[in-house]
Amino acid sequence: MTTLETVLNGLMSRYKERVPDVGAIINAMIKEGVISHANDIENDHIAFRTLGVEHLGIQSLEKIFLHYGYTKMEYYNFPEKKLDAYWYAPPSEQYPRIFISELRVKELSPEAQQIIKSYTNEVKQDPVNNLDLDNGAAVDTFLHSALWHTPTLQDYKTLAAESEYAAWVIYNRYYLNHFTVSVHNLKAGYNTVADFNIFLERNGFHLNDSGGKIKTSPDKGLLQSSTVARMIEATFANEEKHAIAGSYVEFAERRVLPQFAHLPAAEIKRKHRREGFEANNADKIFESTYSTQTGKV
Ligand code: OOG
Ligand code: NI
Repeated sequence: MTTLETVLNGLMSRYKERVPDVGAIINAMIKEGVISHANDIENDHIAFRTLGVEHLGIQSLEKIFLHYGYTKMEYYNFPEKKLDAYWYAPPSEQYPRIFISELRVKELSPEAQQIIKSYTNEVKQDPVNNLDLDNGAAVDTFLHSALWHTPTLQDYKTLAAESEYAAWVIYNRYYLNHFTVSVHNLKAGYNTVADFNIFLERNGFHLNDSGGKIKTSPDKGLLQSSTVARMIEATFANEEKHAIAGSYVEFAERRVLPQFAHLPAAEIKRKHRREGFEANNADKIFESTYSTQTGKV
């Protein structure tokens, strides 16, 4: 196994434990003969959330994946949610793309900034600089260990009132935010986001409907949908328990680019399809963990 495989497997195994919908969707796909094994799923991309403070944020986390051969691609801006994001192209097609976003902490109220800093100030230097990136087990442990003390429920709630993204990261840290089932190579009846959504809802899964259940890029090449994150019981400081949004699952359809429309279906490769992401789609997908969506389920 390559180091990158070790790291990705570690992320996926925690994610499957935390997000029961992952196993349930895989089982429903197997039951309906869409795939015969979980490994048959093509993972379009995975996503992380970070806080834009000294020593952390995108500039820190990305070092791990750049080391494994990922290439930094386009920038996306989310003015209302106060987020920056980039996507990263994998070193080869068997690996998922990566989407990393970061909260522009400086744009929050002084109170919210002070709360965030009261945690992140414990990080005195970029933690990735001290990591042996060729040691997959060490990177896996890093991605799943706390960089700051367990937040109080009060701080979580105060942050959530201003930025649900901030509250999510203070508790969930670098846990995988989602993985993404690539649908366009599945069998007919499941190979569009529209059809896949029907399959999901028939099986009782709840979809994020912010901006509509199907998010479509203006060029119509990238269509996405996502489940609403289930609530997980979180243990805050002083053993206080409270249900908060965990992670979710996304679905993506990348259409063949117009210049390759003439190619026979059997010749279509990843490079013939719409690449990258779309800010307007992403803006709505972020809300899969927001109370406006989780409160509906
Ligand atoms: C990421 C939301 C955006 C996409 O594919 O555009 C996204 C997040 O919720 O952290 O995943
Ligand atoms: Ni995504």
